[in-house]
Amino acid sequence: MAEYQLYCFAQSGNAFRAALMLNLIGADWQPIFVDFFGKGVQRTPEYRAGINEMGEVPVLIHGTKKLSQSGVILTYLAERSGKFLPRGEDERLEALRWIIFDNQKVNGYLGPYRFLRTLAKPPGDPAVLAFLKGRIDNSLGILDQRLSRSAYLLGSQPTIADLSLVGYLYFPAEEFGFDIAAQHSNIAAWLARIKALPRWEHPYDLMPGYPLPN
Ligand SMILES: N[C@@H](CCC(=O)N[C@@H](CS)C(=O)NCC(=O)O)C(=O)O
Repeated sequence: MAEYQLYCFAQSGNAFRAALMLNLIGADWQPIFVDFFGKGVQRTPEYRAGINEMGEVPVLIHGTKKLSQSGVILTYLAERSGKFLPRGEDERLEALRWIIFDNQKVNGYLGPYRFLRTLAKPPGDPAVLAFLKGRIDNSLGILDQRLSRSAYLLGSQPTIADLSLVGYLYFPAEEFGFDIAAQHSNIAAWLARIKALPRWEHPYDLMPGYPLPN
């Protein structure tokens, strides 16, 4: 059995953050497929009692440790490996600030937007989609502006803040109905830099469950 197990599925940008981190640090890890769309495993009492009371993916298993929330998982792996680790109090707090902003307002809106537009059957209410799109445009603008100042969020080196923020950003533009990279040049350059890191893989290659059965 691998050292780390990650409960995940291919379409999850939240899980991609953790899967990407595991790959980039060269960890010995294996995915455990969560049939999110088919059986809705994450909603079962067994999953909530045994895996994650929050009913969410991702969950990282490491020995006796069971961690959820991608920001917690990223922090744990960075502290253990020393890689992508923010250095000193100021950087640690700055990384946390961006991870919280991301969870709430960047990928926190992009994930549900893509889900309601492309994956949900029937698709979401157009008014809800319009609300989310307005919030997304604003948040991506803030991220793009920040990335005009430095190669990565905290400066010249990538940290867990960057690995959190890329959560949903490599999924195909057709799934969003707009092209994030084409509309935000600083985000595009930053995504290319992260993609060039050794052992980067696309979420659809890194985690099981793609493509979805019809
Ligand atoms: N803030 C959480 C978000 C996790 C999350 O919402 N995961 C989705 C899958 S992509 C989920 O499990 N949703 C189930 C639900 O909201 O009921 C994290 O970063 O881990």
